[in-house]
Amino acid sequence: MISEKINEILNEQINKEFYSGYLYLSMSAYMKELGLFGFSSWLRLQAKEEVEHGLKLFDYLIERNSFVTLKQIKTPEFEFQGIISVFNKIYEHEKCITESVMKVAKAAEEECDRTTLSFIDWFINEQIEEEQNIKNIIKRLELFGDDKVALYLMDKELSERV
Ligand code: OFO
Repeated sequence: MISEKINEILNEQINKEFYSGYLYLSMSAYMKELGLFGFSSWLRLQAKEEVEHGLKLFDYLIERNSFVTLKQIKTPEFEFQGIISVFNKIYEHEKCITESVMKVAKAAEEECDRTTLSFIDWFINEQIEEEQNIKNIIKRLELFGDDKVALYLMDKELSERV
């Protein structure tokens, strides 16, 4: 059985992952409004991944005979100021999630909870990958974001994510 402190922090993490999904879905809708269907689809898949992250935590709590307490998910932002601003927001958001995952690891260390420590490693590695992916999209948008043909090609490329 995991400690109360770890239970609480993992339940909070579930909420953050589901919120990330909500935020990315909201951004996906915005991209669709702009006619950027590839960006929209990419963000929708990103949202799905976030829900899977939440469920991974959910399953872990149950496997450890602990309790799942689903909290209210706050309303995500729905007004955005352009494509780059959306991805900058995602990058900032992912940095907060990385910090949050690190806090889980720190708490697990303090509680000498080796199982949670090893479990949360997967999330730490995932965060490195997510931050990097977003940063790469931002770099490319900064390079040719004003070029409509390049943007069209990037939209097409992002639509290929499965
Ligand atoms: Fe779950 O990695 Fe993003 O938030």
